[in-house]
Amino acid sequence: MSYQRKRTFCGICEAICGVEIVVDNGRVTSIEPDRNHPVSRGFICTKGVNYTDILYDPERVTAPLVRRADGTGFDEISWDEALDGIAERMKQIIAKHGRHAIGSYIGNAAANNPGAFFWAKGFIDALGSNHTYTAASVDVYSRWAASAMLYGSPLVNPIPDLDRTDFVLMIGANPVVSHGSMVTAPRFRDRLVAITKAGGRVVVVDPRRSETARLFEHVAIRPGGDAWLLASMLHVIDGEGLVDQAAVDAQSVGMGQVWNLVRRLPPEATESRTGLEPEFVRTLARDFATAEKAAVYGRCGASLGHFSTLVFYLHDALAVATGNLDRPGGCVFGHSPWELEKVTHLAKQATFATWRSRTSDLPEIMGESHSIDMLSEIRTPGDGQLRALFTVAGNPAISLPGGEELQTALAELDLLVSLDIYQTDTARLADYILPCATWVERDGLPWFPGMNMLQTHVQWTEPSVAPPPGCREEWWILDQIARRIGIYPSSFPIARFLGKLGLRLNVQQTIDMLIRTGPFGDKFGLRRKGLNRRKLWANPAGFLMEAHPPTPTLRDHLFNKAKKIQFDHPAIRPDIERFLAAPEQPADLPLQCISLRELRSQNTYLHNSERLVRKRPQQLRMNTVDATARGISSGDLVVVRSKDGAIELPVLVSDDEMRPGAVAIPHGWGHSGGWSTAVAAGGVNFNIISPRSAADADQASGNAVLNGFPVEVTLSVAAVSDK
Ligand SMILES: Nc1nc2c(c(=O)[nH]1)N[C@H]1C(S)=C(S)[C@@H](COP(=O)(O)OP(=O)(O)OC[C@H]3O[C@@H](n4cnc5c(=O)[nH]c(N)nc54)[C@H](O)[C@@H]3O)O[C@H]1N2
Ligand SMILES: Nc1nc2c(c(=O)[nH]1)N[C@H]1C(S)=C(S)[C@@H](COP(=O)(O)OP(=O)(O)OC[C@H]3O[C@@H](n4cnc5c(=O)[nH]c(N)nc54)[C@H](O)[C@@H]3O)O[C@H]1N2
Ligand code: SF4
Ligand SMILES: [Mo]
Repeated sequence: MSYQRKRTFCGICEAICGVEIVVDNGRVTSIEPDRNHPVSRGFICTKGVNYTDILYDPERVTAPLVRRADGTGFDEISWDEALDGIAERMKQIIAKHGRHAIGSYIGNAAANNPGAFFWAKGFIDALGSNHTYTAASVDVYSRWAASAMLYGSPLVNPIPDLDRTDFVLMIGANPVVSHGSMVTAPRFRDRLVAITKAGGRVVVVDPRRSETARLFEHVAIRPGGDAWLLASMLHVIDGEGLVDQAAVDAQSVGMGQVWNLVRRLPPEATESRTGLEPEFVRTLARDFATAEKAAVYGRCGASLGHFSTLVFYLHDALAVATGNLDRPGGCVFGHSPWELEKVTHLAKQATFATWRSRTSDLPEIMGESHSIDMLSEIRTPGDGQLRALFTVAGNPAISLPGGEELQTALAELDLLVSLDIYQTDTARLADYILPCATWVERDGLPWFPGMNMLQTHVQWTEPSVAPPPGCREEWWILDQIARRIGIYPSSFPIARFLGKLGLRLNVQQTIDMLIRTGPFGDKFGLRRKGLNRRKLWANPAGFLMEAHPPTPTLRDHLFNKAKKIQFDHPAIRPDIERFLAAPEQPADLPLQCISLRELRSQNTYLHNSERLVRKRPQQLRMNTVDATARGISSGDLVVVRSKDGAIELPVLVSDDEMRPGAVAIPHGWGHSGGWSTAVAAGGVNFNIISPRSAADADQASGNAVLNGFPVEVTLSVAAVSDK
């Protein structure tokens, strides 16, 4: 073996940067940028570089673990013992409560791991259970609900054409830290800088002067003010005759519903919600509408706030009304090499509101339930009560609203199985922990980011090294359990039928089929130059198929009967009513709390790397005006109280980070479990205070509201006695 450099892509986030894995005698010695990667061209971030800490972390779980009967910890067992034991417990649960008592929670780390996502969802679908929960419901359900209404499929997602635009209106995104989400554009920051260098504009709408806002034009909106801002911008565009009527007529139906709404909302009427001067909003609207090519891009600040489905509805209305949808430099559509939009549509998986939650009445999306319902689904007796849960590449114990109550409920399940790489906050509550291979140790396909690529690039690589002997891939684990209980884990009835006849496709055969039948595939030999696994694995830096997303392609992304973007979908109407009647901030909780992501972590994990976690405690961010009014100074310990709970953490006060009235907290902290560096890093679980009732969610989609909820901040008793 000895020294090798293996080209692949980093599987941590949606940027999927090209990397070279340096391997010496079967062991990874470093992870380096792939300077010749056609898209990322030598960029990687600190998380990719330091991922070797995770690979060889002595605390990584590398053998199946079972909880001791006395609850004092875990014992190592063999794979057969673990799989047989789990199957036996499942059979008992099925006999007592039925198949629909079993669920899975699929986390963010499955986004580049088709075997984890599709086998975990397929497993639950094959059982006929509704209990698939994913991180999407605390992330992009609002985008998905808006897309289901507008385009007829939740997965349709207009992306900003960053490399050809003159103007980006960024609503609640911080790509300088996050490296971009729901658009795959490695070197995001460089792409934005190039826009301004060419004389264009990047306008960042954010209550926090984020790392991205600091580099470009910053609009310090009130948290949750985005639907009001977009409505008022459309009001101005309509009132000043700036609408591209030809584009509206060609692309959409029912735009009258948008005009009816926005005509009631001039910037003067929305100032109390946005915190922005009416004249400023008027100018912004004019500038956007008259820019040669303008793109709007909403991300977590938009998708995790109040009325977030409506935000995306108006987001797309702004693009259409200004003639900026589906044209170069505007909002365009990625060209997925595996056509998940089409595949899920044909398989009738691209659903919205075909059924509603048992406990809350929230609408299903893509056949999935709502994470905000997980607690009530565990606690509410009756048919369909959740009794067994598989967590796959996710850490719901701290990434979901619910705090300690959710953790207690997870521990009360008849069976909790965690497929993870660590004994996390969730895994520590589990009956079994099943250790998995990482992206370095399995073949990689960026199935989710592949839908939203700014540059169409196809990369599928073989594993760079073998996993530790005790670790397995998720699809294999789930298939093994499925065999033991007599099901075939697939969401597709035809695959389940073939599975019964003994034809079980593994993950590689499934991916190969999707690629070969896709737009760039070899069509099983019919197209000689087309792609297949052999070609892709032989060319590990992949193939750049299109430097820019093709346009116009809107018709390929319309799955509704109207074959146009449908702005008068009935499902949005009740939301518009609720929006117009939205209550103002409660007086006893006068501040608004938002979430913050940090450069050196990925949600709740990567905190066990000393190099990534050191010297950066979790701190509340607060404006000097709010702090002074409360007698608070930097470094003080403060209590942040919401209607759902209270947490204590130190505060960082400054003039120029938060807008007055808004406070921010980094999410993903407050660890417990078997990752001692993460635990020692301290911090608190943000989601103790985030709204946990389904009634608090965005009602059109069920997306949790993790940005802009009301709080009050006071000095903690400990800090008061010090003063
Ligand atoms: N307050 C607040 N809460 C939030 C958010 C917020 O902004 N504010 N953001 C929300 C968003 S956008 C998201 S996406 C969710 C994320 O929520 P989760 O997906 O639940 O959280 P992650 O920390 O991404 O969990 C990834 C887990 O996968 C494990 N893991 C890593 N690699 C692998 C692998 O290869 N295989 C397996 N099996 N496991 C692996 C990690 O150890 C970790 O436990 O959090 C949400 N929660
Ligand atoms: N380094 C790092 N990268 C990550 C992650 C990570 O944890 N760390 N997580 C990954 C995940 S799961 C995701 S989903 C993506 C998210 O990618 P992004 O959405 O780009 O990242 P966020 O930091 O959540 O950015 C949201 C921004 O919205 C602002 N905001 C909050 N509330 C509001 C509001 O009401 N209105 C407006 N207009 N803005 C608001 C916040 O201040 C923040 O700057 O990042 C991914 N990449
Ligand atoms: S930006 Fe994302 S994909 Fe790129 S190296 Fe960092 S974590 Fe990996
Ligand atoms: Mo996310």
